[in-house]
Amino acid sequence: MLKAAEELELKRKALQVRRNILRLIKAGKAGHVGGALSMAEVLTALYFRVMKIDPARPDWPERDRLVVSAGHKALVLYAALAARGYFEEKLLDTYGSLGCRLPGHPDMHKLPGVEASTGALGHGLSIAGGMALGLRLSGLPSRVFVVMGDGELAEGSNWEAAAAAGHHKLENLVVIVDRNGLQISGPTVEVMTYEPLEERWKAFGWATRRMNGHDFGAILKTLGETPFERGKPSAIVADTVKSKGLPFAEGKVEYHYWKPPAEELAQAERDLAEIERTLG
Ligand SMILES: Cc1ncc(C[n+]2csc(CCOP(=O)(O)OP(=O)(O)O)c2C)c(N)n1
Ligand SMILES: [Mg+2]
Repeated sequence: MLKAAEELELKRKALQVRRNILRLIKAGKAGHVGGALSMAEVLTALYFRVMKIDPARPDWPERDRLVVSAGHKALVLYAALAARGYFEEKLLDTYGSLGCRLPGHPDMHKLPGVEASTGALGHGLSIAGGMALGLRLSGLPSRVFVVMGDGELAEGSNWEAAAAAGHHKLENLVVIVDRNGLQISGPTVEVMTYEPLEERWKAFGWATRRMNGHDFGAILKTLGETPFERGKPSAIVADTVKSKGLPFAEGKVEYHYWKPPAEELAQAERDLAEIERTLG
């Protein structure tokens, strides 16, 4: 059981991550907000509790790795890395400027803590599978976490990577699918369904669980139980709400990418202030 004080601390961190996402959008005047906000709790849990990392040594060989395969979720990655101290938060204000270190999709050569350059959907799992296999061959205890979008699963390359990870029994590999039910142009079940998600992963040799992706108790319990089965990679389907935290945008496909008019930006700031008020 997660203690109340620890849960409150994590909720405050997730709020800081959401504030950083908004800060990035203010700087860049636009961004992929929906799928960033739906992963705020998961990345907070990974960076502040689950992953074995040292922000002062981003290339420490024994670190755990996070590959954000759905690279358009860059905002939540930058927001969490800044909150965790990989770089100064004021760097967030450069988002969207020419030649900046925080491009629209993450570039591993530009920013400490970014483990893989992603953005073209469907490549992160192959990269992460290779990392996991390499770590095992090197005798390192590190683990590789991958965040994927549910719409991203329509890319066929994912399933080749999933089969390979099952075949190689990559127990040190953990996928988290952000099942927010939406992709760029509509509900995932209408655009290209891969439901039932858990059954698909199981068929490729993975052990699976489902969790509420906004509930720290559920997230820490589920991640704490990985690997779910000896000799299998783990896949977690995280039930989430796209644009979580901004009620006017929650669950709406229109907010996959957001170029906020001034009044919506002001509303978003009020919404986050309201979350802060409820946290006390
Ligand atoms: C190979 C490829 N095809 C298309 C796109 C355009 N694209 C960007 S985001 C997106 C939808 C992704 O949906 P999902 O994975 O569910 O992301 P989320 O809902 O978490 O934002 C698409 C099709 C892309 N980035 N890469
Ligand atoms: Mg989605």
